[in-house]
Amino acid sequence: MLNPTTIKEYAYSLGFDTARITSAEALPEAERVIRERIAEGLMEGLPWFTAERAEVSCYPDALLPGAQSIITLAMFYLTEQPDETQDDVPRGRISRYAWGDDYHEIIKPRLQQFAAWLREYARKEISDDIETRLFVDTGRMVDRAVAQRAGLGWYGKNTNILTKGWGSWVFLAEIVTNLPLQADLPLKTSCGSCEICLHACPTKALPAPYVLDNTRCISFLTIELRGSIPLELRPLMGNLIFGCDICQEVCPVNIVAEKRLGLRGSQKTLSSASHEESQQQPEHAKTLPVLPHKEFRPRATVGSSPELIPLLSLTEEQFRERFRHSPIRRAKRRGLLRNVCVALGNCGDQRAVPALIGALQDNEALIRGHAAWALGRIGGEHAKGALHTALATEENQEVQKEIQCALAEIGSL
Ligand code: B12
Repeated sequence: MLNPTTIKEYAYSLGFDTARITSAEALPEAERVIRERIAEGLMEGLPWFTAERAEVSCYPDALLPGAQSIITLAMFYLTEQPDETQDDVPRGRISRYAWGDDYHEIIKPRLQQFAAWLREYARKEISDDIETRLFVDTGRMVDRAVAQRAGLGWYGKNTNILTKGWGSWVFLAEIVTNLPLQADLPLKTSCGSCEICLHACPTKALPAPYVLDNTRCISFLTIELRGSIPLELRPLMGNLIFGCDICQEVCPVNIVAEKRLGLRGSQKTLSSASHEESQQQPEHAKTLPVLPHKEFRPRATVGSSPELIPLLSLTEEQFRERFRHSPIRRAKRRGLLRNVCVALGNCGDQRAVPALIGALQDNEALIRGHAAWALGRIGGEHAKGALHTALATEENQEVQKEIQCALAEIGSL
């Protein structure tokens, strides 16, 4: 058998922060949970997330015939937040994972290099016949279930994998292989009695520990949802314009991790059953402390809390240019500007009215509809007049409805 320590050390040399190994046995508990979530409608809105997908993702040898082991990897993405909030202009919030470069682009080439090295190492030591398959997020793999079984971290009640050392601020990736490797054991750690994340979610998307209602999760609403954001959820979204970290930001394990890296000031750490354990040196991880990965540092063109009003005038081309290599591309211009409208509506700042009136003329009905909603929230004579004018010429029925609701909100219908 190959030496697992040599394999893990190679992972660290590539920039991964934790590496663990599990067998490629089936994951029937994960399959049961996924089927249950789908049956309860909690995965609605993600049409590709089907029970058939689970039949493959929870059976690694359906992903790679003859699979024997899975090398599970984590890379942390904590970095310093730029200080962008000295002025009083309306700003949006971007979730931490999207401040820097797209992690898929950063991790994939490293996985490819890792797999090439592994095949070479195995060829010298045991055999020529080594197969590998690589995963980071997008493939049909249950990233969190294999990470948990490999002891890379434990299931947090907000459903994220928590690691010792970096909390849940990690991306997960895997190499499935037909190589037999010595497996690690799951951790014994848990969140104990802590339920801070469940209570912190503004949209109540965490109805019970370990259960996420995708349809209410702000991450889903701002990134994956292609259509209209449900009216009742819009006021709860604050100024979040891409993803959401609220259930991670309040997590005491994460607060400890941020402090350890000097990324949080002297706020008092919330206490909970198992937090002391999170301060320990992660087993099989490279020596701590380490420097944040430069690739995940906030890009100047994106930042962590961009000004909202200028975003509304982005053309398709400017959007592509500004968010090149950023995960934000996924929302597309129409999705991002829809979110910006909601955030501006929630800011309630009159200075946003002219830009929102401009957005009532956007080519995208989705943006026009959400701009109308925002104007209804902000109110005032200017907004009211523009809404009446738009209603006279608007041809899209959905947008007409949005405008009528907005006028009713202002008390002018
Ligand atoms: C679909 C998806 C989403 C969807 C739906 C989320 C969801 N309910 O799964 C949306 C768009 C909302 C989303 C949001 C986010 N995501 Co996402 N997402 C995924 C994806 C592609 C699939 C996840 C999945 O299988 N879901 C199905 C549900 C049923 O699984 P689950 O909730 O994870 O439950 C599993 C375990 O928790 C366990 N389990 C469930 N219940 C119970 C109960 C008990 C008692 C126990 C012990 C275990 C257990 O079994 C389940 C099956 O494995 C993965 C990548 C991948 N290929 O795995 C990334 C992934 C989970 N996402 C990730 C991230 C970073 C995020 C966000 C933080 C992004 C952001 N800042 O906005 C948020 C976090 C929201 C949250 N609180 O979970 C990371 C998580 C890293 C980590 N540390 O865990 C992943 C792993 C991507 C990656 N490769 O790094 N995501």
